[in-house]
Amino acid sequence: MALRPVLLFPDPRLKRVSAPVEDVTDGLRELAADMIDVMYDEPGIGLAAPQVAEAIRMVVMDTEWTEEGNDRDAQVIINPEILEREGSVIWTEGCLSVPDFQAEVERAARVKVRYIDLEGKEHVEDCDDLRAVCFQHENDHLDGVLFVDRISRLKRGLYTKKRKKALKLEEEDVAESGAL
Ligand code: K1U
Ligand code: ZN
Repeated sequence: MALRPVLLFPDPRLKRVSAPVEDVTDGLRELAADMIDVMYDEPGIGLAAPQVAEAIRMVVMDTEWTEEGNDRDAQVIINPEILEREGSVIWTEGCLSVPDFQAEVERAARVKVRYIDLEGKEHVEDCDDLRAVCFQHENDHLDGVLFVDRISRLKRGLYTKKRKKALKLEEEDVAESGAL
């Protein structure tokens, strides 16, 4: 098991638009297995390949999982597309790449999605609730969009300031412990 580090805001690699997967190779299967390990270890209910520095259109999701002990049933989703959006919902979201922050985001309440799995089988699915929100959140990652790009400029600005301050303190701590 390889626990790849999760890129954190404001890492510019999170802003890249990811490329479609052309072939399901052994390397891709290995990356998918690593991503599942990272998702449960963090813990999270989704993870997109760009969050582990791989700019390809693959995500893993398990929206049924809870820390209290639901069975693990991770799904690998390749080249997802949102075919239809319907309604709207406000959801309080978090992100493994955006530490110490949650915010309300407006999303479509229901989405029709198409993707392929690791066997190359195509799926078309209607989703609602958390699964619809998670699909939109993960699909955004593949387009270099974070949930903080979907909140007010004021809230994003406040968070960015707080995050940069935290990073500066971390750097100072590292420099101090090296000087000891
Ligand atoms: O993409 C990510 O960063 C993962 C993210 C997915 C997500 C959460 C909420 C709304 C939309 C998308 C997370 O998993 S954040 C952590 C989280 O929600 C969670 C963690 C443990 C148990 C249950 C939920
Ligand atoms: Zn995220």
